[in-house]
Amino acid sequence: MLELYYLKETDSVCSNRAVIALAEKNIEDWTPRFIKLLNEDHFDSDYLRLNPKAVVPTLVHDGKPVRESSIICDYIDELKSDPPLKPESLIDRTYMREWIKTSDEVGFPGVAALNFVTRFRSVIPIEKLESLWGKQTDLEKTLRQQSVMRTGINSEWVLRGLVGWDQIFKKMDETLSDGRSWIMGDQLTLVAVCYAPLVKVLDMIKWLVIWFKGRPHVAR
Ligand SMILES: N[C@@H](CCC(=O)N[C@@H](CS)C(=O)NCC(=O)O)C(=O)O
Repeated sequence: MLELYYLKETDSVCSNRAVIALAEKNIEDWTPRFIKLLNEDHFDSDYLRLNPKAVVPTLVHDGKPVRESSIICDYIDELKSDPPLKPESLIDRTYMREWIKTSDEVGFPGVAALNFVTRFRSVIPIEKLESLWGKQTDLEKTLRQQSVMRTGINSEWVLRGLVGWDQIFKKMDETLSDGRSWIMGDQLTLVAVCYAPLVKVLDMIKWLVIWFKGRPHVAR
């Protein structure tokens, strides 16, 4: 039995990665378990047993939790062989993992900071955030949210996001300049699965176009 604890919101990057992976693998037999961050469902003791970091998503397969969205996508890919979401050659699989590592280490915190400064900062009451900060177990996330909340556009996390995404789109443009359809060639892989929800949020908050100038391949 497959259960996915996830957020339904359109800008839920990590949850959408898992949902896209399930869709690409044509896996329909899974049970949705919705989490609401503002209800603090992710701090519920039952959920903390599955995901001690109190973050979403978590995939539960026959009672065993799988955590971290990019690892969840990899796991989903391994559940069945067709269609494969990883390239065949070892070296290409390694390059794929390099892209995904960057998406986790640079892409995700960058999008989180830019989304926070553009939207959340003005709509989430400070009391709600303070309650969340008191319970979060990921210090880096708490420090990032506090910095963006307190210093807005001047937060170093916003700068990290802007520069980080500039470097990502530069490398994407160079990679796509040979006319290939996807980052890893003709095949849709876990790179697309992991990046698509991030790029979607950059589009939703209207930042995306700034990185397209002079980058025709990535714009395509
Ligand atoms: N590295 C984790 C990050 C997960 C994460 O931070 N998820 C967000 C939602 S996109 C979350 O659960 N936030 C809870 C909070 O901010 O307290 C992953 O990729 O699964």
